[in-house]
Amino acid sequence: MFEIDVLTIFPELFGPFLETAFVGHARRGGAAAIRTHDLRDWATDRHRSVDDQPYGGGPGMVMTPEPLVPAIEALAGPKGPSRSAHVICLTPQGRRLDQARLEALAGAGGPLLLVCGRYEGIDQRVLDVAVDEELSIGDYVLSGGELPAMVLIEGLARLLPGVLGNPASIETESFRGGDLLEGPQYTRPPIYRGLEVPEVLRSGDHAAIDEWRHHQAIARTRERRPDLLDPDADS
Ligand code: 9D3
Repeated sequence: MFEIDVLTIFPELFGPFLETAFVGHARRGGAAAIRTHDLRDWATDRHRSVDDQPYGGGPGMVMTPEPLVPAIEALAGPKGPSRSAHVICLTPQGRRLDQARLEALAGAGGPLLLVCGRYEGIDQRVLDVAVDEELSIGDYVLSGGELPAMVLIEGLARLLPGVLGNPASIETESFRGGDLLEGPQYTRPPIYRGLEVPEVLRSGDHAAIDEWRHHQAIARTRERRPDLLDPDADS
């Protein structure tokens, strides 16, 4: 059973997501246990504060260590070898999540504690004393770590054994450096608004279909994602 705890000030954002598709199936089938926790439950003042003004000035607020570190330690134990979960904080400063990292995390078998940042950021001492790893999901600005945590959970859930009921579909589709984009795909009808499905796909000639698909995949990857073909290239 892969266990994931999520620490957030918006646990309600996770509700329908956790019931849906791979993630819901993983939970109902017993492959994963995913629990959310409201960071405000660890706040001690009457306003249940989780943030404060930044030292040095500047806009916005910063998440204070005061409820955050005790919450992390309550859910994962103190940082160190005896810790009960690997603690990942979703932050814009983290290493960018990719399929290789998902596969490594899924393979390690959990448990994980995902910490969702909000506001302008998190007090550095939280990251220093209580967090094992920082991850980002890409170079664009969101408002917090909740959607990135859901991205991580969904990416993990579909790698867990017994989730698909179809292990064959897990292994080869991995999207990593060296892989190709998928070429165009079609279903019925054979002609839609005058646009025809390529003849080769309806030919029944499987060798020709494989060759056509491979050529399309290479052409599309060269056009849209040359960085996948030449990892040294700068996109
Ligand atoms: C415009 C705000 N920025 C000021 C220079 C900094 C900033 C602070 C907090 C930017 C984003 C956020 C909130 N984002 C996340 O917590 C986050 C995130 C993201 O924004 N993009 C990609 N991955 C992630 S993981 C967590």
